[in-house]
Amino acid sequence: MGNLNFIVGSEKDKERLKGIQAKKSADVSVDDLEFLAARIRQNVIEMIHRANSGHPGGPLGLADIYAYLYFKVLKFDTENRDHLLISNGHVCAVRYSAMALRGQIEEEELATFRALGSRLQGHPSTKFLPLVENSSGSLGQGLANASGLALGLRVQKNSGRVFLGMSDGECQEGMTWEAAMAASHNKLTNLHPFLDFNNIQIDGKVEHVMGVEPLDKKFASFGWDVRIADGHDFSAIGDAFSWSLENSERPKIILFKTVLGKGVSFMENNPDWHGTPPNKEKRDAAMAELLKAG
Ligand SMILES: Cc1ncc(C[n+]2csc(CCOP(=O)(O)OP(=O)(O)O)c2C)c(N)n1
Repeated sequence: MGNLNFIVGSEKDKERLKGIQAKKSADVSVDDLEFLAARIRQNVIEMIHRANSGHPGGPLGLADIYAYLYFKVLKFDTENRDHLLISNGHVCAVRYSAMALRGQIEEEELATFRALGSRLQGHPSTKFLPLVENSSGSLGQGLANASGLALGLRVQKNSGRVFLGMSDGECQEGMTWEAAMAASHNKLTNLHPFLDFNNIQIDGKVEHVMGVEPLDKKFASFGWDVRIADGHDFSAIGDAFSWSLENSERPKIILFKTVLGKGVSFMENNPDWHGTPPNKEKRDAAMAELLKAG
C-alpha cells in the first residue's frame, strides 16, 4: 500500500483507511464504502481546486461506483488480473483518487494532478502512467479499445476481465455503436462496461444537446443484455456488477443512474460543474459538506 500523506483529511482518517486497506474485499462494509466514497469526493475537489482546472461533476457522481469497484470487485494481484479502461477520460480524478486509496499510487501524488509533466494528466495517458491502461479524452473510443483487449485476452485463453467506464454523452459518437455491434458479433462476455447515466454533458442536458435515449433499448437491439441500476446505492451497485460477471452468451452493460456533482449540493445536476474548477470559496463550501459526509 502507498504512504498516507493525504492532501486532505485527518489523522483519524489515515488510521481508518489503513484498517480498510488491510481487509479482504468480502469484509469491506457499507460503512467502509461510504467512508471511501467521501474520501474520493474530498480528493476530487481538492485536486481540481489546486490545479485550477478539471472536471468535478462526473467524478463526484461516480465516487460510489469507483469505491465499490476498487475495494470489492477489481483483482490486480492474480495471474490473469483484471483490467480497467475508461472511455470518458475527463472523469479521471475519480480514478486517480480510487487508485490512491487502494495504494496503487501515493496519496500525495494527487496534488500533482494536471501539472506539467505529472503522471496524473487531466486526461489519462499511458505514456505518463501505464497503470491507466488506455489513453482517453477523445470520447467514443473506449468501447472499441476495451473490446479489442477483451477479444485479445480470450484468444490468449487469459481469464482476466475487462471493465470499462463510459458515459451517456459519448453515446452520441458513432464509434460506440460500431464497437457495440462488434462486441455482440464476437460474443464478448469478458467485457464489463458500466455507463455514467446522468443525462448531463459539457453543453447541458444530453437530451437537449442530442438525445441518446432509449439507451437500454438501443444496446438491447445490438444484441446486448442491459441492466439499469442506482449508482449511489451500494447494494444496487454490487448486484449490478455481480449480474455483469455472471456467465451469459451476450455482452452486457450496466447503465448506472447517477447525479452529476453528487455530495455537493450546489453542484448537483448542474451542467456548469461538468468542467469548472471550484475557486477557494466554492472549494471550502464543497469540502464542508463532504467532510460532514465522511
Ligand atoms: C470526440 C470528442 N468530442 C468532444 C469532446 C468534448 N467534450 C468533453 S466532455 C464532453 C461531454 C461528454 O459527456 P459526458 O461524458 O456524458 O459528460 P459528464 O456526464 O461527465 O458531464 C464533451 C462533448 C471530447 N472530449 N471528445
